[in-house]
Amino acid sequence: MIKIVSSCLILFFLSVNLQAENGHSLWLRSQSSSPVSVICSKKSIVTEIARQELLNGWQGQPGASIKLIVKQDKQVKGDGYKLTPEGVQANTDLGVLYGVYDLLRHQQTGETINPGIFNPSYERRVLNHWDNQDGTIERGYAGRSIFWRNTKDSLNVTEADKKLWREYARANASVGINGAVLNNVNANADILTDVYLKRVKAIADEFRPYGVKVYLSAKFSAPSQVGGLKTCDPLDPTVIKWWQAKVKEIYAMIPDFGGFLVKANSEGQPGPQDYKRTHADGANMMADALKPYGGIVMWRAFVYSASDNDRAKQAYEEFLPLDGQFRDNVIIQVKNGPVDFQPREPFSPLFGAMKKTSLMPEVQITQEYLGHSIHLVFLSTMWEEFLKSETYQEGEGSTVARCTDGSLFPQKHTAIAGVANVGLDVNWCGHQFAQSNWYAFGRLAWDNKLTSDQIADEWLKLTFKRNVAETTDWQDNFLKPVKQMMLDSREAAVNYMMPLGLHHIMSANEHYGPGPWWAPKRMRKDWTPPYYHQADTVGVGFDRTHTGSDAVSQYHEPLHTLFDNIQTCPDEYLLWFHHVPWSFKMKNGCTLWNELCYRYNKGLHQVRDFQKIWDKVQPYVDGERFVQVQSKLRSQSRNAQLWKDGCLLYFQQFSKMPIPYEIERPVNNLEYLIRNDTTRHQNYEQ
Ligand code: BDP
Repeated sequence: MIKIVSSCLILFFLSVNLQAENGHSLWLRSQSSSPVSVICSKKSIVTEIARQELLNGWQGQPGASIKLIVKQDKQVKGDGYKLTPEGVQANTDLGVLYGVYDLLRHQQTGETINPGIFNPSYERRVLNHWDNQDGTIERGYAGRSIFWRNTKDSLNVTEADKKLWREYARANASVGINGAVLNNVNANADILTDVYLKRVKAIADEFRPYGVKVYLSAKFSAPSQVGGLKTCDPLDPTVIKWWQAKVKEIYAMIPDFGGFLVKANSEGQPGPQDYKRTHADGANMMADALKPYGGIVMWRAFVYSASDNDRAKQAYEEFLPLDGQFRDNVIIQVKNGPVDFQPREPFSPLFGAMKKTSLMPEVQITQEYLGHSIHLVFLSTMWEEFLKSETYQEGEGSTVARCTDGSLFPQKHTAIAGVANVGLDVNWCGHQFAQSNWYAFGRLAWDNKLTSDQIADEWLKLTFKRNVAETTDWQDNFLKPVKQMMLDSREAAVNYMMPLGLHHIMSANEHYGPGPWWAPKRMRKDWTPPYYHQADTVGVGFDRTHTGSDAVSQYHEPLHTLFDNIQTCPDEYLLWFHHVPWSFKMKNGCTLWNELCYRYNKGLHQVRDFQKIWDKVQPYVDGERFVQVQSKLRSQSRNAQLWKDGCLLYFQQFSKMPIPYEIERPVNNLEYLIRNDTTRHQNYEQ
């Protein structure tokens, strides 16, 4: 009897444990808390959430008394807060909530709480969901949309929907994210019709207590598509009126609506240029409609046409002449690199170029080009590298971070966007470790000076630490090795996918496996890898020097000269800026060909080492999450092998040099890789 009862108990605890450890709780898993008394200077829905979070999560001195005070203080800015020995003080209710999350984070990670003021780097810290209204997600790898379902009649809001939206909003608030664009940048105009707006309102209602504003991607052709107008010319009075009325209708439903995100005249999307107007004409018209309500327009600079002009130069060429022409509630949203979210790109030269226009960085949290939700890649190091990149706009110290957060130029609004990796998967992001990228985006949006080391440290403690008592042993045997794995993971991906400045050499439109050979006859050249790697018998790489496309000239000195000169160009950007002979001598004395081989080989071995690291930490991880990550690492390892074999065997056809004998031989045949690739994507061949 006792045996039965005890095994039932064990089963019960196991199932509770399993349920709790499927990853759904993200970095917000509650540990047993101590009693605390909380005094609020102001009662509101938001401060009540703050109070509850403290009551549920307090790890400090048992019986402590904490004050939450809403009071004006000039040194506290926007959503910022002040941590004092007594508690949290802020200018707004939301500031108090952010302060509480910070306090709890310190307690749970065991960091000491230093009293001080904590102001956000950016006013708007926004997730962009590329969710379609049919429930699918463009470049989403974690299941279907948490916002949209496939048929209009299934759009009625359920209690389960609301619960999920609240959980999502809470997760965002806990890291300081305060906005979400609910639909794909490749927008469907229907989002602006009543049936969808009702659901947007329902979502906004759940988000509001957590300070998350909703935004929508607006299609420039909406006045015709859903408004029945004959034109969408931004200077046409009927079009102006249509947008004004639409905006009014939205604000009547959602008084704190954030504004619009617009992808115009980009990859086939409609825009003002269809009417011979400029991006500024289009953006300003929408901005004027939003202005009375405090809304903003986030206008994307992701533009390039199928011309012979180097794609990497085009956004700069199109937008720089418009500097100073945008309204102050327009922010130009610029991807971190000049091409498209590659594993590594130099920063987009638009940062550091525009002086009279607010720019907001756009990074991609979803791993479109970085192994989807299969590869373990901690993106924080990539974003840190980008934010800390020196633009020299106003001399030394003009980092991308400072060019965009208002510290170099006065800006009415500041913002940063991350393309979300969230879906209906129980663990939200598909890969347990992909959650760390959501977390990292929020933390960097709040404080663009944070280090990836600190972010990884926090995230691991919050996500995997089972109890406060786990200390030295856990730190040495779990935290240290796993953190190192995270910190190395992006460079590993660069190594096994696109080292030394190679870019855009993945196969087909799914952007997962290797495809340097991929060039269907009818495909736009600038969508095929050979356009980017330019491999021939002489060498490899895209010549962007003064004798090539001259993209280097878009960078300030001394970067311009540094990048232009093959001897001084940093290795990591070498093939981005130069067409380099196979036998070129690298800084370390190797030939380019050998170095390329070593990098691919290194990347593959880094992943194999990640597998070893992970297997070794099994005693510290609950079963379900351990097995999932282990299995994903196996897939990643296989994929890294394909990348290494595919790229080296393909490029070897041009270099005609042997793969250095001390590294592993390929285990896949090039013909096999190409054949499989082509049959998979035969649609493009027809
Ligand atoms: C590319 C994606 C494409 C997006 C586009 C964008 O492949 O799906 O629509 O960016 O950002 O990275 O607009």
